Amino acid sequence: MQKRIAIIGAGPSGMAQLRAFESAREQGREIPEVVCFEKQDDWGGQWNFNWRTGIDAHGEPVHSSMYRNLWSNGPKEALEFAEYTFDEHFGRPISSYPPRAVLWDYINGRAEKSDVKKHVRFSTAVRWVQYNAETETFTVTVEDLVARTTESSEFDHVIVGSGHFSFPNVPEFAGIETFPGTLRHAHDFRGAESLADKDVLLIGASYSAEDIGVQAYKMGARSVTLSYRSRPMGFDWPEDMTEVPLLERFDGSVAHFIDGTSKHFDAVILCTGYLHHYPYLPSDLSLDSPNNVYPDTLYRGVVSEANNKLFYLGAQDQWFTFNMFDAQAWYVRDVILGDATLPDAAAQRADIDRWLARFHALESAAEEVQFQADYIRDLIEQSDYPMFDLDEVVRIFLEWKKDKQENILTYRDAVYPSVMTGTMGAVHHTPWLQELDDSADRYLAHPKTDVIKVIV
Ligand code: FAD
Ligand code: NA7
Repeated sequence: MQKRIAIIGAGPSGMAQLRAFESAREQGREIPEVVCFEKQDDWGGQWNFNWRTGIDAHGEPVHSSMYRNLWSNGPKEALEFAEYTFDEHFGRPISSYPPRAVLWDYINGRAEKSDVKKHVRFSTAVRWVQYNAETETFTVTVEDLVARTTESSEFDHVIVGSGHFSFPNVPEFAGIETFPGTLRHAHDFRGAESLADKDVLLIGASYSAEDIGVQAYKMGARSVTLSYRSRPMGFDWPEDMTEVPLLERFDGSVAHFIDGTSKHFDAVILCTGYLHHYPYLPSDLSLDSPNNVYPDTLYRGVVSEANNKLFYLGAQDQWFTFNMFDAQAWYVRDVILGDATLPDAAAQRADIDRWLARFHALESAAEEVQFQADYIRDLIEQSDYPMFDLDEVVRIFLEWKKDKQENILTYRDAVYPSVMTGTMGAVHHTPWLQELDDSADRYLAHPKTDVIKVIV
């Protein structure tokens, strides 16, 4: 009987899995029946912008944590698909840090080209997954959010692609309940315009704090203060952006920090990260991990040690993104098709332990990038996903880090060559700091056309 595969989520990971199966089908392979359940009404996951916060139109938690002003926070050359390039999609060079809508267009383009939308059941939330030892199948219970009907069916494999940057980690600080200004987690941040002329406090010292901080600066915040727990980000911040140690307590609108300093704030944004949370999985199958580049209990970073018929995509903290999801999806496909064989439980554990030992010995971000590149190389060697020059991507990442150290406000104006095609990124028509229109139309417009429009 034909196998049945359930994919949970049609974000970049789930879309990579759909593409991986389609690629095998194009080569004449018989592929299982694949059903992808996506609770939103379109695909793209985090890249599918939602103006709503909290609860969506169906009463579901809003998934995406992205904001209007979001531009890629790493060079696009580091995430390019090896078998669908930016050149192929856009037909001309574009800059290295496109805005959200442009990257959505790129991932959408590949998925549309391979005609995999027919496998996705949109507006359908997975409610529960139960493994049946006797039949060695999973019962997957889903709810059609439009029809408001639930149904259950059997699958041979389940692939989790529901992401792990959606359930906010929200710490508590003394006095926070009486802070009179605006207070939210980064998950609910949608745009920095309202921060103009405000004193803004960001708690956290990673991507969200860094990027929401510079967005606030760009939109004219009076001051931006970044409060770190472990270590400061240490960028050469512009005037009116400062890093301070951890917040101790609020006294009304005044925040007191552990170094004894204090300051009044109008707005606070908790950039304190996200939880791995899989509410549709029983605890024995649910990944329980902090946000790191090698979550324990996943063989080759994807196969659940607890049940080898269950897979996770994109569960790692991410330097690499889209092409890492591809490498994972191609390998998972091959395990399911029987082209890749899994070693026994002891050998899986020994392999995980080897990678974990290396992971725990990492001492710098640069080493972490190299670690993730080596992890991806190991995966690609197991499948027919086109190998690409991972060391060159590492070099681009290190350049990117250097650019950020030199100027956190201008690093997005730099361009890099494509590892896949050699095409050099085009310098964008407007420096990022001056560009206030984040739309794909504006980004892809030629500046001369704009000038003509103004004259007419
Ligand atoms: P997601 O994109 O999170 O997609 C998961 C999908 O699963 C969603 O569509 C969701 O609706 C669906 N889903 C969840 N639960 C269920 C359920 N129960 N039933 C059915 N469907 C469900 N990466 C970059 O490369 N560059 C960037 O600049 C960048 N910026 C980022 C900025 C922010 C604020 C965040 C949060 C992430 C950013 N990322 C960036 C990383 C981003 O997580 C990845 O690019 C990518 O979106 C991960 O893909 P995914 O498919 O694994 O998860
Ligand atoms: P990250 O990268 O997981 O970082 C979370 C940050 O929050 C990190 O600096 C943590 O400090 C900090 N944190 C967590 N808990 C606390 C408490 N209790 N107090 C103070 N600070 C805390 O999440 P991001 O949202 O920045 O990035 C997630 C993704 O979104 C990323 O992939 C980007 O592409 C966009 P720590 O260093 O652990 O002390």
